[in-house]
Amino acid sequence: MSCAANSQLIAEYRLTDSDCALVQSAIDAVLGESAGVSQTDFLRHAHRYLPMLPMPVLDLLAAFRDQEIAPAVLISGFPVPDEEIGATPLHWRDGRTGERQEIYSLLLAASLGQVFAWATLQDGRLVQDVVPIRGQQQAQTGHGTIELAWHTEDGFHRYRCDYLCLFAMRNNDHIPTNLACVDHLSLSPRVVDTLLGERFLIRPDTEHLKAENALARRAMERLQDDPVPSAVLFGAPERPYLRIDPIYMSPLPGDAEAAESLTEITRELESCLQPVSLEPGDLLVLDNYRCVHGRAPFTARYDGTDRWLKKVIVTRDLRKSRDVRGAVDDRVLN
Ligand SMILES: O=C(O)CCC(=O)C(=O)O
Ligand SMILES: [Fe+2]
Repeated sequence: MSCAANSQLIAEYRLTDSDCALVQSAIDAVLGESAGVSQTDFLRHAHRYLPMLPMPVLDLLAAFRDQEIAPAVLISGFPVPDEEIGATPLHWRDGRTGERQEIYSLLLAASLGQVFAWATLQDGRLVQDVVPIRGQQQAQTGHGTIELAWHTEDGFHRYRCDYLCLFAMRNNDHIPTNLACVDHLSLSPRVVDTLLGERFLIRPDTEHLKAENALARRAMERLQDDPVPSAVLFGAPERPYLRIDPIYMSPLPGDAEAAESLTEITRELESCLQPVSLEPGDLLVLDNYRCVHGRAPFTARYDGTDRWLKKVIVTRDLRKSRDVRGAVDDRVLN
C-alpha cells in the first residue's frame, strides 16, 4: 500500500450554538422573503443571505475552494429533528421534506460557486434525494444497495461538477461513503504520463440514460454511442486533478499502455479508500477534481428508516455550459 497515510483527507468544522443560530436566521430570512418561489429563484438572490452565514464556515469553504487546503470538507452540527423530517422517502418522486436542510445545503453550496442540475437526473431538481429505491437494489447509482463503486461524479461529462455536497438526513446504520484523493497516490512517471493523455473513454451511467426527458436522454445517448476521449489526470502534472469512473470506462481500443495505467491507478485509489459515515446534520463537500467517492453496500428496509442524503452539485463557472442550457440563467443541463 502506497497511500500517503498522514495527508489530511477531510477538513472538519462543527457548528457552534451561535453558528447554528446565525444559520437558522439566514434560513428564516430565505423562507420569509422567498416564500413560494422556486429554488432556482431563491438562488438568484443567494448573495443576500450568504453574508448572514457564520464566518468560520465561509472562511473554511473559501480556503477549500481557492487554496485547495483539503480534498474534502465536513461541516457538522446542523439540526435534523427526526420527527420533523418524517420518514425516508421510498422514491425521490415522493413528497419533499427537509426544506430547512435543503436551504442550508444550497446556501453553503452557493458560497462555492453556482448550483446546477441535470435534466436527466430527478427531473432536473437542484437538490436530489439519495435514497434506496425498491427494485433498484442492483443499480450502480445512489438508489441501489450493492456497493456503489467509487467514481468522479458525472466523470463522463465535460461539464461535470467542481464540487459535490452530501448532506445526511438519516443514516441509522452508519453506512459509509468511501473517499480517496489523487494527492495520496504513488504512481511512476511513466504511468502518470500515460494517464495525462486523452486515451480513455468514459460512458454515462445508467441513471442518465433512463431519464424520461427524451431530449436530454438523447444527448446522453450520443455520449454513450460516441464518447469523447479524455485524460485521467490533468492540470499540473506534479499535482494533477483526476477524472475517473472505472465501471463505465475503457482505454482507447488497442491501447495496452493506457489499459495498464488505468489498472494501476485504480489499484492505488482502491488502497487509499477511506470510509466516512455521515451522521444526521453532516454536510460533506467533495472536490470532484481531487477525490473519488463511492458507498458501501447495505440492506435496505424500505420502511421509512433507511439511509437518506440530500445531494447538491456546484460548478465554478456555469457559463461554460451555455451550449447545453436553454437560457442564460437556466441551471439545468441537457
Ligand atoms: O451515498 C453516498 O454516500 C454517495 C452517493 C453518490 O455517490 C452519488 O449519489 O453520487
Ligand atoms: Fe456520486
